[in-house]
Amino acid sequence: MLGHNDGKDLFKARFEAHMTLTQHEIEHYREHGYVIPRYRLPPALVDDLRTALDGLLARYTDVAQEDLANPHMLPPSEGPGTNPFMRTARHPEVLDLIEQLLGPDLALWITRVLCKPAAKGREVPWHQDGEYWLMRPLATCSAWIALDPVSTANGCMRFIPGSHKQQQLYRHHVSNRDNLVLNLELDQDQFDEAQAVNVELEPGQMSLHDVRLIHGSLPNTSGQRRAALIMRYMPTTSHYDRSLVDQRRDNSPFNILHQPLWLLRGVDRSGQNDFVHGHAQWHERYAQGLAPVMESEG
Ligand SMILES: O=C(O)CCC(=O)C(=O)O
Ligand code: NI
Repeated sequence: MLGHNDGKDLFKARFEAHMTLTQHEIEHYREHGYVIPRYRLPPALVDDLRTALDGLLARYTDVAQEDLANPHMLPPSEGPGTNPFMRTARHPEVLDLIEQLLGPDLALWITRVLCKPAAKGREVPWHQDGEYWLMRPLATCSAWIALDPVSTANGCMRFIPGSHKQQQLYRHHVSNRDNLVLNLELDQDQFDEAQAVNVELEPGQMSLHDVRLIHGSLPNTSGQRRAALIMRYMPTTSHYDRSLVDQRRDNSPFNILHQPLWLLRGVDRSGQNDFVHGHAQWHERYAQGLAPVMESEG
């Protein structure tokens, strides 16, 4: 029989098992634009992700390892045996963390693997994700999960704490520098690089960052690979407005236009999101054996 206290006890148990964000972690996210939760993915899932990543890298040798798009759309993306990227993206513990930051109505709109190979991993220039993206109002929490030990030496993420706070997008330019993962780069006078925090993580650890946080990462010149799974969630109070794709200043409409949205919690508050568009395109891409390439995305 259920006692009236069971809900509370369950919450307490989950809290003690480090499955929720603490009040301090939530405040850190609001204040600094990011947080590194004490929560970690279950080790068995991390193992599955690493094995699946090895499979991807072996299969798509013609795609730069930094640019593997939407691995959660690999078959099967639903039902028994669902691929580990999708299993992670819809993992109830992960969604609980995101819900604490974005509220109860959540859509997953993109995932990517950003794997910087040893010695030649490319740089991610300083940017704000919001400069690239189509949802309005701008809102997304990105979960960046380390699949390898991630350190300053192998090109960890670098954050400018609090840079999201003015709710502004700062001036970017189209960069033609070689070996960049993205091509919209913040103008140097828009922020102070000396404020950067290096985010070092162990496999299964994650950072969560806001859509307006200034961030980037250096090239990987070390002998150690740096792989991450990135999953991006928006509250469904925002509308993923595909008609805005023509206003983008970089040269990469496909991914961003045909993103397959998944409603993972609650309802579509905006009433305008299309959860059908893009799904067939991505399934077809995989069925035809086409490489899932991520074009410049954020
Ligand atoms: O993985 C990186 O180094 C950069 C990723 C990034 O820009 C992002 O997740 O928004
Ligand atoms: Ni980014």
